[in-house]
Amino acid sequence: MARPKIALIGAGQIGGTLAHLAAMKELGDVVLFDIAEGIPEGKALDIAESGPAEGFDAALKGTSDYADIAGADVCIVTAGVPRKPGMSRDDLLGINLKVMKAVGEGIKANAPNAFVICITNPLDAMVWALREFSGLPHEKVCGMAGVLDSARFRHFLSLEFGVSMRDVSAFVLGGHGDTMVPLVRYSTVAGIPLPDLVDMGWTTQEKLDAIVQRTRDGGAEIVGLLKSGSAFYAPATSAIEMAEAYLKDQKRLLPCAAWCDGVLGLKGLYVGVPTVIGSGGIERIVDIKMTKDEQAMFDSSVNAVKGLVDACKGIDETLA
Ligand code: A3D
Repeated sequence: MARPKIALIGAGQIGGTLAHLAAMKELGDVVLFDIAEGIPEGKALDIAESGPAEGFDAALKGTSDYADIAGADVCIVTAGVPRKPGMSRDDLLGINLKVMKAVGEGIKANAPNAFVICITNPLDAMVWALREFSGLPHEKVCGMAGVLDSARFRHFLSLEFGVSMRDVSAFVLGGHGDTMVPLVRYSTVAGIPLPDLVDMGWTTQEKLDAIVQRTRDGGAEIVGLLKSGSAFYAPATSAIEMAEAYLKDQKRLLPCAAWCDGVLGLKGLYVGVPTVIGSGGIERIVDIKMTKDEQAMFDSSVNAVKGLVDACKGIDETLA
């Protein structure tokens, strides 16, 4: 049986890391696509040359020709520009919308059966635009943000509690960015909810609130340190977790930006929600009940995403 084909659209910081991870995990053969001359070919060759020492079986190809992504099983999209210090994710909207148009058309023409994971920011609006431009079924197009946001939350919690990150699970909802909604009552250490851990004296409410805020600002913290570009190791790992769930039909319950129509009170919007990912793509959205406060935070996050989608419609009239 032929190995799965993984197309990475964008061969920058995240794209290169994705290629390396996909090869090392032997998820399939990798095609790195980018418009920057020589970059996709150079990175593909460099990673392929790590194969003998690492001992993986995966073919890598760099290209600037969409025909090379033909028949891809998975496409992970990072094409576009990242943030610089002082920029918000939303500042990227105009530039990256044009990129989504080119990428969406390229996927539509060459890989219409792929499971598509968008990473380009501002995430929730870009995954919506990419779906519109590609015309693929909604359940086959999603965005990576929640896995990363919850990984950051889990990391900070594990530092606070002095326990393994593996035993910390976290639940985040809403758009990627400042309005993200970490749900503390559904976040646990080995099944013990965070509010109970506060009662048990493992931490204080103030410290927990500070961790929630650090999670919301997690992307900006890295941008501030790197000074050029944004996070790429953890974003790449997070998208690989989603791709693996699809390729291996794992039915993983992962938070991601998914098309919500008739769930969580939403009528047709991409936003971060708990989903089940398997061979059907986004197979299910977990329609959780929220408290009044959580609902209010979720609503404000949803409104922020709606504002960005409307802005996209204002820029590109084919989207209106
Ligand atoms: P970077 O290293 O700049 O790579 C982007 C690549 O896209 C570059 O190599 C460009 O040449 C390429 N590119 C630009 N236009 C096109 C095009 N039309 N077709 C194909 N390739 C093109 O950025 P990065 O890899 O660090 O980040 C990529 C994106 O991910 C940015 O928009 C970031 O803001 C975003 N990002 C999202 C998250 C989330 O959690 C959602 C986290 C981190 C970064």
